[in-house]
Amino acid sequence: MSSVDTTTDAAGTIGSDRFVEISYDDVIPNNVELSSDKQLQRALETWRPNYLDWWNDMGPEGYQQSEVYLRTAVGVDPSGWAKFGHVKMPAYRWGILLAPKVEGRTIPCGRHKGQPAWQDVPGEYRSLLRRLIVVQGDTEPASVEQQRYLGATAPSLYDMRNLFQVNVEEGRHLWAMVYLLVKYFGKDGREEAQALLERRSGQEDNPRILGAFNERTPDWLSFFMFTYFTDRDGKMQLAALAESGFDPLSRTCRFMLTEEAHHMFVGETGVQRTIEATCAAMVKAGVKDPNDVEAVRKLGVVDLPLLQRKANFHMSVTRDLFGSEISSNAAEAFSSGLKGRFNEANLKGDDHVLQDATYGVSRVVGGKLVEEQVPALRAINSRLLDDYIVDCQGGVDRWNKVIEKAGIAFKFVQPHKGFNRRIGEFAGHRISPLGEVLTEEQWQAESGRWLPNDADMAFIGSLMKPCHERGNYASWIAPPRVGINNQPGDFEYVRIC
Ligand code: BYC
Repeated sequence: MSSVDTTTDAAGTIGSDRFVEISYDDVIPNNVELSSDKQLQRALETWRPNYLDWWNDMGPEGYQQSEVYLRTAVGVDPSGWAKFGHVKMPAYRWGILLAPKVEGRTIPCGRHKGQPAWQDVPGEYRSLLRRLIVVQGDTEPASVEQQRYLGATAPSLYDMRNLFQVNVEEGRHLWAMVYLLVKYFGKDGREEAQALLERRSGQEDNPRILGAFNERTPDWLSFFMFTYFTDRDGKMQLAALAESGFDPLSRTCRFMLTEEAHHMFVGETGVQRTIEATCAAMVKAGVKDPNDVEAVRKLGVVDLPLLQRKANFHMSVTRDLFGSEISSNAAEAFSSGLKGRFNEANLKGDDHVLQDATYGVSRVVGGKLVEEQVPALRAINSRLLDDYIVDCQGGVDRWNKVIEKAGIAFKFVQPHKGFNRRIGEFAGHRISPLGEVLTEEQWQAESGRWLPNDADMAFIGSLMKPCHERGNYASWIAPPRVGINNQPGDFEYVRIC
């Protein structure tokens, strides 16, 4: 197994970056000719030590000196873009990698459709483009901050390693956005890059930009739900930005999507393994009723109705990340060619300009849910949200198969789009998971059945005991079917020290 040796060498320089000359091509894997771009190099020289300070302060708590079996992106070749090896996280080689340039690429949508993709920032859209990059960039360190205490309660070394893998890659995604800011946006780009290290998830006076990134990730179920549902928003947004007419953003996002797939895998399989443990324990103990919560919890596993409530919370909070269903910001991002729809270049059946098109958006009118046709341009966020909900269903179906196979009468469902929303058309309304418009009193009386309540959180908290011996797993989660990079079951994914 090849290990990422240069990272270990680089480790020694971290504390003294400000004083030594760094060979950036060694420390930072890149395909952007970093060493020949002096301006970019200078900007990164200023930013990198601040990033490392942020990582050391706000990154995974307690395991910075442990050696973690990480994959490091070292290139963009689909057949071998990553190397695996034990690395101390602060020595991870956060690289800058763009998908290869597609010669002759054109702007796929909006008023500039068909013109050559921009290689530089289009002056008239500078501030909108910067805002999109900043919002995307802000989510990356936010998620690391949200997850920073989870190592202590990891249900296995395998899971702990996956957490840290996700964390370092979110760090790399921050590098990806910072690269764009410092290379293309001059002084204000550098200021934005610094501000990305200063906002803090959940902090009252300087919070992260988007709501879901200020929520807590207090336990491993939250982590798995987050990586399934919220990282999937990342997938959708990155896919929409990969359609950007600003080619460096498109290429950056295309490569980020390669890593994002693993994050959603961690989420999907994490929830699935939790379900497997529950079903196996229920079958073994002869508990047939999934709603016999007391009996199920006694077995040291998570009852399925509680998993549904957790999923409801994460789905609804993540849906808010799509912004208002009807948005003039989104219309402008699309028309200017800065952000496409999901799969824009391959969408058949419309002109990709959408000047006269309409799209059906669910709204609450006069206390009733209705679908209204609105100008498609203004409904870009709504459409991406609809595509996202379809994309979520695959994993939910696979979870249901596990339950069905065990012969247990329970099925996970996605709640109605309007359930528990704070942003957009449904903000200020109370909608049940089945899509009924409720009064405030009805909501207050029922919502404890639909969202995790205090007793649920206390129960989950009671399960969060570390299981840090090689090859062992906490009671509430089944082992994975295959190890990372095909490693054996008792592999030491994290050498704790
Ligand atoms: N919370 O017209 P509106 C990921 C703001 S996740 C708080 O409704 P717009 C990841 C909005 O910023 C993907 N504020 O929406 C996952 C705007 O403020 P300004 C992240 C919100 O602009 C896991 C105002 O409300 N990437 O990568 O059409 C781990 C009115 O906005 C919220 C992106 O989001 C909210 N939920 O669309 C790690 C892509 N929603 O500008 C990473 C880039 C809206 O008036 N961002 N606001 O001050 C965008 O495309 C758009 O900014 C949004 C909002 C889709 C987020």
